[in-house]
Order: sequence, then C-alpha cells, then structure tokens
Amino acid sequence: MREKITDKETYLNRRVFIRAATLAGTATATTLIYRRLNPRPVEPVPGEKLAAAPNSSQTEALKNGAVNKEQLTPFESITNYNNFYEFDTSKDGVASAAKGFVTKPWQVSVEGLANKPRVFDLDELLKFPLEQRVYRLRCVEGWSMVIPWIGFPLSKLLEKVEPTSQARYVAFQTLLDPQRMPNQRTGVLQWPYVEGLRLDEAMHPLTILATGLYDETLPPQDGAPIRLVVPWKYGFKSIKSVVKITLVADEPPTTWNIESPDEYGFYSNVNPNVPHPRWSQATERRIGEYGRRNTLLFNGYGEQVAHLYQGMDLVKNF
Ligand SMILES: Nc1nc2c(c(=O)[nH]1)N[C@H]1C(S)=C(S)[C@@H](COP(=O)(O)O)O[C@H]1N2
Ligand SMILES: [Mo]
Repeated sequence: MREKITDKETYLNRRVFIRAATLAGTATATTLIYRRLNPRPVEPVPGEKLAAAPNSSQTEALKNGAVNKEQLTPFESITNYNNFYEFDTSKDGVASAAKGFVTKPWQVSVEGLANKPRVFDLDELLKFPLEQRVYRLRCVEGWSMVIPWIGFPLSKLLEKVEPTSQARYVAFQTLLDPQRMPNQRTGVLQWPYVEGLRLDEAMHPLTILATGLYDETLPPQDGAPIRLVVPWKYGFKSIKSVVKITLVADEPPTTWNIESPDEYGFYSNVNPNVPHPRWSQATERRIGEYGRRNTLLFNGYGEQVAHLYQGMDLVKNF
C-alpha cells in the first residue's frame, strides 16, 4: 500500500477495509490495539478534500525524507490517539473534546525581525503549493506513528516576510481562546502553548506547515487548521493550531521546557541515547504494531539534518 498512497481509491478502499474489520471485530493487531486505546472512537467529521499538487510526486517527497517501506498509521488511529492539552489531557479524549472546533476564519501573523511582516489569511496559506509528506512522528512518551501529511515547507512562508539578519530563532504560538479550547481554563500548562526552532531548523526543507493529512483538511484534534511538523524532533515541538510566528534574536521560551526544564530541552531531537529522566528513549511502540521498535537518532532523518548539529554536544543540548 505504501507505494500507492497518493492513490485516493487505495486510501478509500483501505478506510472501508479498516472500518469493516473494526465492525466485524476481526482480531488484527491494528484493531486490538486501536480498541484498547480508543474504547469509543469518534467518527471523524469528513474534512474538505485537500489535494496535494500534482507536481508533488512521491519521488519528490522521498527525496525530502519521506518514510519508505513503513506502513502508514490508519487514519482512525491518527485521529483518535492525540496529544492536544488545550482540549483534553487524555489521548482518547481529544477527538470528542475538539469536535466542532471552529477554524474559520483563521489568520496567522508572521512578525518580528522581518522586512515584510504581515498577517496571512488561511485561504492564502492554502495557495502555497501543497505537497504530501509521509513522516514518522515520535512522541517523547515513547510511541510513534507514520503520517501522510499535506502541507508546504515553512521556509516558503518565512521567505515571503524576509527575515532580517538579526533573526536567529523562530517562535510559534497556538491560539489562546478558552471559549473554543476549553482545557485552557485549567492550569495544566501555561497558555498559550508556545514552541520554537533555530532559524536554520525552521528553514530546513523537512520542516513543514501541515494543513491536511491523508487527503483531507486537518481534523481539529490534529491541529486544525494549520500546525507545524518537525519530523526529527519529539512530537511536542510540532505545535498545533498556530496563530503567530515571530522571528526573534534569542532562543524563545517553549511550553514543555517551561513546565519541566530537566525533562524537555529546547532542541528535543529524537535521540535513543539520551534517556528521559524517567524512562529510556531507546525503543518505541509504533501504534498498531506488537512489540517495540528501536528508536532512531533524529528519528531516522540524520542524513538530512545531522549537519545542523555538527560539533554540538547532543547530550548537553538535549
Ligand atoms: N498546541 C499544542 N500543540 C501540540 C500539543 C499540545 O498539547 N498543544 N501536543 C504535542 C504533542 S506532545 C504531540 S506528540 C503532537 C501530537 O500530534 P497528533 O495528535 O497530531 O499526533 O502534537 C504536539 N503539539
Ligand atoms: Mo508528544
């Protein structure tokens, strides 16, 4: 199925199959694990169709670091096993809590150390040539998925605002609106959720803003309408429902680092050799599989990104 992921028919057949298997109670690994994780899966509200541009062939995506020969994680798992603390702190509670999250209208302000800072309407962002990018997502908690994102390189957006020579980092911010994101009424994290990258990480061709997954617009639970995806870093760096991107001179504060600086560093590159203080990072559980896989340095994207950290102590700069 991997080589045909851009084929909508294959995908639709697959979804029908998965649904049929779930209904029939077929004891496939996927179904069992899916059931265990999601006692009452939320039927996804069908998103609008979002086609990746025809010129974004899979060959092109592979050149850009897409995963080869690994099963895609089923749509149902990607959309029912989520971390999105603005809605719910339990992974199987996010989908229902985020159902009905209104993401129209939506704007993203790109500001700070730039010659042409400005506000972009979502419609404008959807006009960037969209590509499909199949990436591993490795959560710091020790699980992973393979997700066929639709999006565009963050660099394309940053180029439009022309970062000045003082800009060395990029800060990101999620929407702050406790009416629409009910768990922001609690103090479970400091709101809004914020993240950051070094400018060269932000400009790297693997770093994308995702506006869809499989062939649909992003479901609310996955960070609608637009979220960051940085595949070689732990999942929490991939901030959801972004409203502000700021070019800055100094390393910006980041939510999980504020929360627990000894556990979550600014870089948070996936690294099997740097254990979390409370658990090993050497292996991971791929959602839908039995057993565990070995975790790969930079989540398997070392060939593309290792040069960014040349001469840097990856243990100190965890
Ligand atoms: N705003 C915001 N972004 C967030 C999070 C969050 O709680 N709030 N969780 C992060 C974590 S820990 C992970 S693993 C990924 C999960 O993305 P997914 O639910 O689409 O798989 O989103 C990240 N982005
Ligand atoms: Mo995560």
